[in-house]
Parts: sequence; structure tokens; C-alpha cells
Amino acid sequence: MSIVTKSIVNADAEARYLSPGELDRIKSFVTGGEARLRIAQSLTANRERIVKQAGDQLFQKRPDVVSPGGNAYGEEMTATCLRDLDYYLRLITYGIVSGDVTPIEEIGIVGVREMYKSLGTPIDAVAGGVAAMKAAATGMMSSEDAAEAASYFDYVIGAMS
Ligand SMILES: CCC1=C(C)/C(=C/C2=NC(=C\c3[nH]c(/C=C4\NC(=O)[C@H](C)[C@H]4CC)c(C)c3CCC(=O)O)/C(CCC(=O)O)=C2C)NC1=O
Repeated sequence: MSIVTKSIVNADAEARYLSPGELDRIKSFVTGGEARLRIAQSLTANRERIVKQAGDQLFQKRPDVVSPGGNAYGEEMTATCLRDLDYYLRLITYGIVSGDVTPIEEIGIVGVREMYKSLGTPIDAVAGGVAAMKAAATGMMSSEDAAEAASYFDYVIGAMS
């Protein structure tokens, strides 16, 4: 739910006007909108490059995951691993557009530990892959946009740490 919808639901539950604080938060959501859309467009346009660079970096740092016995060993499993990184990049664009981590949380974080545990996937390595995507992605942006984008990557990394 966006901050707009959320504020309206809360205010209406109490049959009141939006408070000055809520209007301020909505104002900063609206004024930041152009930047957030620009960031989401950049991530979307560069997704293949970001995922490829991050994968290369991850497998260099964690050769164990792509070695025999590793969770991402073999062409198919490596592709599934890169697909997971692409999933998280996509969810990050949802968060950035809505100015809220809730869509990331609901789609990709709730239950993630149990999921990767049952798959035998080392979650710290997934977090490392997301960190590598953050580096690749923010390296292509102005420092202001990078700071905004970084917080969404950090949310995912933090939730997996
Ligand atoms: C959009 C929300 C969403 C997420 C997040 C998601 C993740 C997800 N990753 C999976 C598998 C997997 N995920 C990985 C990922 C990795 N292995 C490693 O060692 C690396 C560290 C890492 C890549 C960074 C691998 C290798 C598999 C296949 C494991 C297997 O089949 O044994 C699976 C099992 C089913 C399948 O293979 O598709 C799911 C559900 N699916 C979703 O719908």
C-alpha cells in the first residue's frame, strides 16, 4: 500500500481529515516521485547488466556455490540463481516506485529464510549477490539517486543477514 492509500485508510478509520504530519509525508512522497521513477527506469533498463555483473562478482567471491556440491552448480542451477537475483532487483523497483519496502517484504522477504534453508541455498550468498547488484546499480547513478536506491537494496540485504 502506498503512503497515500495507507494515510487515507488510517484517517478514514477515525473519520478525520489527513493530519499535517500525514500531508507532509505525502508531500515528500510526491516531490520525490520523479527521482524514484527515474531510478526505477534506470534499474529496469539496465537489469541484464546489473544481474550479470553481480553474478560474476558473487561467483568470484563465493566459488563454492558454483563448484561441484554447491547450490548453484551447473548451468541450470546457475541460471536459477541469477533468476533469483533478477527477482530481487524487480522487487526493489516495486519498492522504489511505491516509496515503501512493503511490496518487497510481502513478495520476497516473508518466509525467505525457511525457503532458502529448505532449498539448501546459503542465504548469506544471496545477500552477497544483492549487495553486488547494489554496487553495480548505484555505480550507474548520480550520488543522490544512488543514496535513494541504496536504502532499498540495504533493506533486502538486512533482511537476509
Ligand atoms: C519473486 C519471489 C520469488 C523468489 C525470491 C523465489 C525464489 C526461489 N528460488 C528457488 C530456487 C533456487 N534459488 C537458487 C539461488 C542460489 N543458489 C546459490 O547458491 C546462490 C547463492 C543463489 C543465487 C544468488 C538456486 C540455485 C535454486 C535452485 C535450487 C534447486 O533447485 O535445488 C526457488 C525454488 C523453485 C524454483 O527453482 O524456481 C524459489 C521459489 N521464487 C519466487 O517466486
